[in-house]
Amino acid sequence: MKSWWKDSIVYQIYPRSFQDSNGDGIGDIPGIISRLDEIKDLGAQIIWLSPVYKSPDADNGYDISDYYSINPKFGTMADMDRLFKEAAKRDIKIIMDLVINHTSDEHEWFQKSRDPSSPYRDYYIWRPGKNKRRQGRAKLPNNWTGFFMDKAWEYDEKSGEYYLHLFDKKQPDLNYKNPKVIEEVKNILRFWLDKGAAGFRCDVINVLYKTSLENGKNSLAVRGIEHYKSQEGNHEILREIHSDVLARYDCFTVGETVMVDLKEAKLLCDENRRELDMLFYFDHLEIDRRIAQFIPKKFRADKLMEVITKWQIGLDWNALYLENHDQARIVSHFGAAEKDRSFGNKLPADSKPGKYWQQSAKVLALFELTLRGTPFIYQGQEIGMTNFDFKSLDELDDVVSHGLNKLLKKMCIPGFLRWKWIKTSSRDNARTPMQWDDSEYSGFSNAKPWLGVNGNYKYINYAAQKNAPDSILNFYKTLIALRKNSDCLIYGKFLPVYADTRLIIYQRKYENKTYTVALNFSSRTVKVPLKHVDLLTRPLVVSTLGRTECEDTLLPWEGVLVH
Ligand code: TEU
Ligand code: CA
Repeated sequence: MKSWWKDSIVYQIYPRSFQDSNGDGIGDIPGIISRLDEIKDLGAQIIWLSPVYKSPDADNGYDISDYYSINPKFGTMADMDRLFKEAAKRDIKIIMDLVINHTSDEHEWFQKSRDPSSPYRDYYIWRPGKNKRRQGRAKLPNNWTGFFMDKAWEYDEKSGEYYLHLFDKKQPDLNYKNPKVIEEVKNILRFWLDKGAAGFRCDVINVLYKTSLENGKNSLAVRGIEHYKSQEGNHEILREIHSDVLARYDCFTVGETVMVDLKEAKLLCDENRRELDMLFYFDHLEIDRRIAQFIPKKFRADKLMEVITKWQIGLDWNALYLENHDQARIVSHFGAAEKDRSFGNKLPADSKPGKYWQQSAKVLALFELTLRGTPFIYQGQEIGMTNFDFKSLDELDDVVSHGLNKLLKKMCIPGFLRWKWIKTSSRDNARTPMQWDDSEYSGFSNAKPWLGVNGNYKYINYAAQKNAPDSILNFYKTLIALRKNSDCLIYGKFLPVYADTRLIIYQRKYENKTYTVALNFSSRTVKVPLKHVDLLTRPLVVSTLGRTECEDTLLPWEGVLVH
């Protein structure tokens, strides 16, 4: 079935790094309002807003202390209302980030919950330590470890017990066996939908329900996950939220689902089950990394093709993305920001991007925007922003980077190696300020930003690309416009045609229309296998290099779309 959220492009905003309006070095809501025209101009019709709620910012807003108010760093509720209004004027809808697996430990519920006799006690998951007489130093309630490379329990003096936290210790997990928690969540959803939200991006939405608190199987990272990932109880909660709230509004949800496999994903997104409309999986971004994403391994285009084919065919509707606020910049990861493929290499802070920076960014754009699903573009992706040349751990704000460092140290991994892995995987790579122009602080702010501006902003910025016909930005615009008017590109069936270590070819088919896409993920010229040459020897609709014909070879980092 067709729908507006399938036809649209979503633009993700990470508010603290998008646009500062009041000179405190932190992006804010009035700043976003001042850039709505740029988003409109790109062709996005939906914004996903990373959290703007009240928060002590232990995890940059993913630790919410009040779901009904705005973080004063970002503005006021009046600003938020104005954002909804100004966006609507431009036919732009907004989806909110729904973080309900956990709250902040500074949330009123948690503060009350610390008292064992409080009615809020059961809002969270409290357990005594294993040795009752020696709380505090007692053994933890179980052997689980969290997503941030740490133990999953924290002792609370006031309570005399431990609470569960799958993420930071300032992010206690809510107890979804308590129906009152689910009612609270429904009220939060109603509040934001009534304000005008068009839906939600649902943070770590497949780990809400902890079936049991038994010890987990032995594993290095996220020990215990088999007791809470995509459990039946989780499916039930999603269905309840859907039928009691979401079904009454014209809205959609995209779930962020950690370590999800295709079987689980099919259940979560099955139209008839009414749980989620689509989800973010991670498989495609992990083809060139090992062990929980951190350690680089060789990129192979055929591996990418294999993963994408599995999901394109396996799910009826995909959420398409290459970047978000947790991931390395894609042109520094699959692309060639500096050298041929620079993931793992360093891009000196103030140096010009590499020879194939622009071309590779375009190949990646063509890839994302010719798949079946709803494309999500992360701020800065549309101008090919790159990873940052961080010099040391002190420059990083990301809790995951610091947690990983501790863990790797415990494992006796030498410092230089630790740093190499942390630097390329740090979530802060995606969180440096948006590069709007070549003025000091890249037009993001007139004061020193909360996180360093990437030194390459003089070469990579929005203003420079706006007027350059062959820029990455204009390439995104061209593709988005093309897609908007093409049922084949939006709804067409995905058909894999060919893949080797450098080149992939696939098709999209809709009624009697066919598009063929061929992408060269390398800095060498590649020959198209004879068998498939006739698919490409036709007039090109789009070439990343502006060619009109391609015959049987693709130039370095060239991608083509053929009718
Ligand atoms: O991310 C969930 C998640 O799995 C990541 O935190 C992942 O473990 C990490 O990126 C490893 O690189 C979501 C949000 O997107 C993230 O920003 C939050 O920190 C996290 O949930 C907790 O709310
Ligand atoms: Ca500000």
